Amino acid sequence: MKKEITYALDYALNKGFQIHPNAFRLLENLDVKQLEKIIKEIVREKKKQNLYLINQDDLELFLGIKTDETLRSDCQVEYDPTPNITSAEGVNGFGMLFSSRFLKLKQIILTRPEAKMLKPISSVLSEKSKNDTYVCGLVVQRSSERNVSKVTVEDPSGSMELVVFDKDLQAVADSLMVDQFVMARIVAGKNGGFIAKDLIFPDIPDHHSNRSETETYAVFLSDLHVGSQYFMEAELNALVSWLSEPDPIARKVRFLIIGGDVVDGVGIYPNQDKELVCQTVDEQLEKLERIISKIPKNIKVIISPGNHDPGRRALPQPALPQKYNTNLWSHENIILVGNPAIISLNGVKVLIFHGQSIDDIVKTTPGLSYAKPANVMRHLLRARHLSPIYGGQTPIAPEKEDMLTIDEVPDIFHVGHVHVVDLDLYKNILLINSGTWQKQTPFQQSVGVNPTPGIAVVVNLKTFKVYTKDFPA
Ligand code: D5M
Ligand code: FE
Ligand code: ZN
Repeated sequence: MKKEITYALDYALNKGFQIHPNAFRLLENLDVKQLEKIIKEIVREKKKQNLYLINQDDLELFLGIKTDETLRSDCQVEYDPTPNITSAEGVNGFGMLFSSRFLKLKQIILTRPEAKMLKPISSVLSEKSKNDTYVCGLVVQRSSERNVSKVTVEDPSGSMELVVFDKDLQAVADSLMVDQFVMARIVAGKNGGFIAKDLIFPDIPDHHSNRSETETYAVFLSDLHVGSQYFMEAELNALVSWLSEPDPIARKVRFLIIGGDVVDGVGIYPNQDKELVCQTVDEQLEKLERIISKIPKNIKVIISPGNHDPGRRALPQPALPQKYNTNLWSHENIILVGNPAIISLNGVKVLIFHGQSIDDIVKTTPGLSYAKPANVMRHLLRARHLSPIYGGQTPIAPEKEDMLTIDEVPDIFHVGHVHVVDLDLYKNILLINSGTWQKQTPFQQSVGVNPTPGIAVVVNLKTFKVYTKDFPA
């Protein structure tokens, strides 16, 4: 008997386990690499279940010969903007968009006790009461000079300038994003102005995250940029092959989520054609489809678009249009959703957003950088909005309803765009920025974006334990 098998048997027997003769026969006939690791894994799992017999089924399961049918893999699309996208044109459209934003976020802030004292800005301006009052609105502008910060907020009744003297509160005021929603506690100043005493965000309330009943795993990816000469085809193929390997974690993956920039697109930036290996979107999507179709069919693949993908550039974006690649739509295990979208994986709510707004936020908010996108994600959650800044680099469509507010509290917030893997936890929400499968481009080098390519983020949906799996070049 081989040394590794003797070791594995001794290990299990010493832990009080019996080994069924069929399992024994299977071991003898197999050339099993990493047998020690596998036996330890089986012993650990079975001990948890208080079962002390290792049978053929257990071995087959852990060796990846057999799939675990008890693992749940229930995927529901809870929110997809695609059918609601209308693109109402013109100024009136934006008026409706902002009024929708104000109303939706006010609804959220109304759950806070202070909100009972909220007054319309116009009545506060006329009353000039000496007492503390609360107002809320969207930030129109902010400035900071010498020792004073100023914030102008607007509600449907009017707008007012708030002056901030307190040092700590100034830091909060200076980090406000233009067009974000905020509530303020204010008092009338002696010279007729108003002083902000507190700035309150809609934010995330105490939150207990939903968990999967079974130890099902999900893989989070974004920014593949298929079609670009910098796309890391070999590394992505290695990830796809891993999904079929007898690795104990790979065997439990049932979901794979791609958060946008699945292809590099055409005409996205000047002279892009010189950096493309596939010159049409059809070709790019075909290549994407060839790779994705090698993913085992028991894994559901959810695809949401980004700024490089076809459809429309402005947020919210519809799902990849069927006209470019009908085949992508015909796979039973592929689900196409818009950007943003909410899906439920075994009850775990995942908010998917490509992350276009990060560009504008990093440029205008002190202390934030491309190297730490999870910090930007915290700002978005506090503002309960995915793309607050209007009129910057991120195009936002004049929809009647603001579909970029974060109405429901997610369990996982998945963002991409920045090409840097970053993980964090905010109020029990798992924050994932899922990096990229594209090498650093000359443009990214010129603007100082240092990507972390070829890393897959893998999450146990029961424990929320996160693994990063590196597929180096
Ligand atoms: O974006 C890839 C990365 O490049 C992401 O971190 C944003 C950054 N980026 C994109 N456009 C610009 C501009 N104009 N200035 C600075 N940084 C930028 P991707 O969406 O994959 O092209
Ligand atoms: Fe990208
Ligand atoms: Zn992007």
